Amino acid sequence: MSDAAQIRENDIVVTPLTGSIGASVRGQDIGNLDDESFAVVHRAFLDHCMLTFPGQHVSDTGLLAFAKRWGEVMQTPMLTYLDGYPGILRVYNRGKEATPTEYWHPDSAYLEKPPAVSILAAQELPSAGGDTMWCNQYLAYESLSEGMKTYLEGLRAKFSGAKMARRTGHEGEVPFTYHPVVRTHPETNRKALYISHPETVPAFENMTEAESRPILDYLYAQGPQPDRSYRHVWQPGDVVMWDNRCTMHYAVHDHGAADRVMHRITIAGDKPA
Ligand SMILES: O=C(O)CCC(=O)C(=O)O
Ligand SMILES: [Fe+2]
Repeated sequence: MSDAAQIRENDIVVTPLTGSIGASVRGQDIGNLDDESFAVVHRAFLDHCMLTFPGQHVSDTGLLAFAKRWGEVMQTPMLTYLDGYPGILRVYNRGKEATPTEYWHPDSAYLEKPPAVSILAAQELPSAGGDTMWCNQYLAYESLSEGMKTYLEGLRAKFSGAKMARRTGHEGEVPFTYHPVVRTHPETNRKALYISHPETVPAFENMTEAESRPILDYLYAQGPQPDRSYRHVWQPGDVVMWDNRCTMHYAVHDHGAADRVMHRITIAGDKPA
């Protein structure tokens, strides 16, 4: 990321949220962006890895229209979507024990082609808590020594859908695939660490878990550092989007049984390379 200056263009104001990740975007209704405005938002997205759009109160139709600007709206196997709005997933409070998202992860990394982008629109929020955090996986990669970067070159790891299979009652058919742990972002050409929870990324390819864990654990811990992350305190009407190719995120479950509902869309991505 370059320096943390505010940008004003086409009535759009892009304000960095930290010195390492995230920017807020104000000034336009995201359901109706013209091409020039979209170009400004797109550039900000690549520069900051995640964007917040405060106070949008966007309809599901507007959310889908916005999502389609970024690519193909995905439907992931094992998930069910809102009636009449294919691609919109209702994310709700399942309770702390059952939440599938309270750990650092990029979305659906066990797929051959995981989603490039995810978008969340707040529907119902608890009176306090239920924040979401994001971290910058370019910076995680760049923090490594030259020796470690060389070691990781061309190395792949197993990515398993065990968590998703369990939550959706598909334990007998856990999907998995192999991805490089260092991936090059197809739009920025920057390298980022691609990793997730130990259950999702249990081992390097052709290595045992015992051999892999110390290094995978080390790599997993590099993104979620205070100076590489942002914590979003949701407000009504917020829309947030993030780039799964260069971030991980973590949904904090500190709101007990209080309702928290988000509408979520994922945009198709390439095979990580
Ligand atoms: O509920 C959230 O804040 C994020 C949940 C999550 O991980 C996701 O929607 O991919
Ligand atoms: Fe997620």
